[in-house]
Formats: sequence, C-alpha cells, structure tokens
Amino acid sequence: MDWITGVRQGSPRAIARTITRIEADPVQAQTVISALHAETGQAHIVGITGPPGCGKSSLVNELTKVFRLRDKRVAIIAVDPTSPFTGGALLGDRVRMRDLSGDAGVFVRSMASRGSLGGLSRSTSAAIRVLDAAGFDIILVETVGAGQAEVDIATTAHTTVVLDAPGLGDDIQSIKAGILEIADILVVNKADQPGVKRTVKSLEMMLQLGLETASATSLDKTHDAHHSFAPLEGGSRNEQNQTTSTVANWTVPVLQTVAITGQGVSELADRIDEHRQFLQVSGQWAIRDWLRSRDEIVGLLRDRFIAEMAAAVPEEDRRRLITDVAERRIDPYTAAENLLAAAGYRSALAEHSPRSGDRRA
Ligand SMILES: Nc1nc2c(ncn2[C@@H]2O[C@H](COP(=O)(O)OP(=O)(O)O)[C@@H](O)[C@H]2O)c(=O)[nH]1
Ligand SMILES: [Mg+2]
Repeated sequence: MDWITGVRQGSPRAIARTITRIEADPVQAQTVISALHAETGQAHIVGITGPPGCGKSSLVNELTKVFRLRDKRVAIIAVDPTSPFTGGALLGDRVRMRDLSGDAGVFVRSMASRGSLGGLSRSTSAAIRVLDAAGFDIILVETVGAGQAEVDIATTAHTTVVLDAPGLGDDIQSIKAGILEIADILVVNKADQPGVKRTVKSLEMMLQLGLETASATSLDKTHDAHHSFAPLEGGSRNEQNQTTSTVANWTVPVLQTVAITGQGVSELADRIDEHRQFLQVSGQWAIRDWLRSRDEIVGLLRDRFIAEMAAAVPEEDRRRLITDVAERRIDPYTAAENLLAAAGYRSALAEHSPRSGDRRA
C-alpha cells in the first residue's frame, strides 16, 4: 500500500493518483477513505463560490500566494460543472495557476461536478479528505455559484466565501438572496471597476434584510433536508445549537478585492483565519464536522440504496413503474413499496397494519 504512504507524505503524484482512483470507482473511494479518515480533520476547508466570471479562480490564485507567504500548505479543487477535459474556462485557469506550479506546498486539481444531482460529487468530498490527510493546511474549493453546488459547498466547507463583482448582473442582482445565507465572508471582487460602491451597498442591504428575517434558530438551513436523520447520534441539532447560542455571533464582513493585482487579498486571508478561530472557539467547528459526517453517511446510504434497488429490479421494470405513476395507474408511494418489496425490503405499511402485530411481539 505505498499510495497511502505517498499521500501521508504529501507526494503530489500519490495524491493525484489517489484522487483519480476515487473518481473512477466508488469502491476505490471506500478503500481510500477507510484508510485515511482517522488522519483527517485538521485542514481548513474554504469554499469559494459566486457567479461565472466574477474572478473566483483569479482570487484563489492570489489567496494561495498570500497563504504560502504565511507558510501554509494550500490545496485547490476547482469544481467545474462540465467535464475537466472540455471546460473552456480551465485553460485560462491553468495559465493562471502556472505561477503556483513547482511549489510543493501547493496542489491544484479540477474535478467535474457531474455524477451527483447537480451538486458536488461524492468524489469531491472524498478528494477533500485525501488532501486533508496529506497535511494541507487550507483546502480551497472553487465552485460556480449556479445551483446546487453552492449550497453543497456550504455543508462541505468550514468557511464559505461568496464572491460578487460589479457589472455582472446590471439591474438584476447577480447574487441571489439564497446564496447570502451560506456566506461567512462576502467579497466584492473587481473593485477596480465602476459600480463597486453600488454592489457593496446592495449586498449590505441584502445582508441586513436577511438578518432581520432570519430567526435565531436558522443556523444552518442548508442541512434541513436531512433533519429526519439527525436522531442517529442522539443529540439533536437544536440541542447542539443551544450550546453555542451564548457565544458571540459571527458578523459577515463585506470585503473588496482586486484579484488581478492582489489588492485586499491579504485582508481576506486574515478574515478566513479569523473565521476558523471563531468556529473553533464557539464550538461550531465541531458542529459543522458533525453535520458533515451525518450528511456524508446519509449520502452514502442513499447512493447505496439506489444502487441496490437498481440491481434488484431490471431497468425496463423500473421504467414501466415510473410510466405507471406518470400516467396515474398507480401512485408514487405504491410504486416505491413495489420496488422495496422486489429488493426484499419489508413494507413500511406493514409496520402499521394490525397483521404485523404478531411479528413485532
Ligand atoms: N478588472 C478586473 N478583472 C478581474 C479581476 N478579477 C478577475 N478578473 C478578470 O475576470 C475574468 C474572469 O476571471 P476568473 O478568475 O476566471 O473568474 P471565475 O469564472 O469566477 O473563476 C478574467 O479575465 C480575469 O482576468 C479584478 O479584480 N479586476
Ligand atoms: Mg473559475
């Protein structure tokens, strides 16, 4: 198993190969993560998201230089919604990243986001774990703020930086209100361009509005989809939140940067570090780890479950079942029950029917 030694030693080739293995095959991912999980948990995972063209890649590049000057080892994952082989923007990114290459303290990788429902793929979280185990201090994950990936990054990252730039949306807000909820740090990049003040003002207004409408319990809305799974670990999320509600809250700063010159990037790096400290002191670092662990388990269960279902029921039968629901011959609950039964699972309805009484006793 010399790949694992290679990853531990931070060998770029070993890391690159391991990530490739993960991308190729979920079974490989299982082997890799089982071996490395215990050695993860140190890296600061920072999500960088925002509309296309706002300067995410340029900023990631500058940010990396700043962190390198501070002796941090930095890994970069650029999640491209298209294939890494066809993504046009990537060529420019490669040119930009060139001044970072040759530095053993920097690792750059682009990954496709396909493979899960529009969001971050399972292999992206696995790759993050690999880089964590490889000892990188900071893992910057660039995602295009264009859908599920931006919400996913908030559940994956410790710190989420949301970028905007003047002149992207004109009168229409280029950043949607929803994305502000996931921001720990807001950045208006291209501060050298006209309209910066207006963009900053409107972001500050939206932040203020959000603060007024958000209830104190909405700490992490992005996790609500899985709330029914929360009791897995006993302590509910609310219980956990109560432990931190007395700690001072984080105020989302609105920063200005010029990624092509590096202006303001050092302050951004400061704020990212401050946010890490805030998370650790307030106990939220552990909470986010807990939530991420839960989401990861749920995601794996879901993948596994769907795969089992697919293996148990031939595709044409599954298709026919879907058609039956679409054409109102049966309802979706019955269809799901049929699939469960075909895969050998007990019906949920049976639990509540009187006939199952003797079985439970
Ligand atoms: N004027 C100006 N241009 C910038 C700035 N940051 C990035 N750009 C340019 O904006 C374009 C898109 O940048 P890129 O980093 O690829 O954006 P991404 O799609 O968000 O990753 C490139 O041509 C950059 O050179 C900035 O602060 N000021
Ligand atoms: Mg980019």
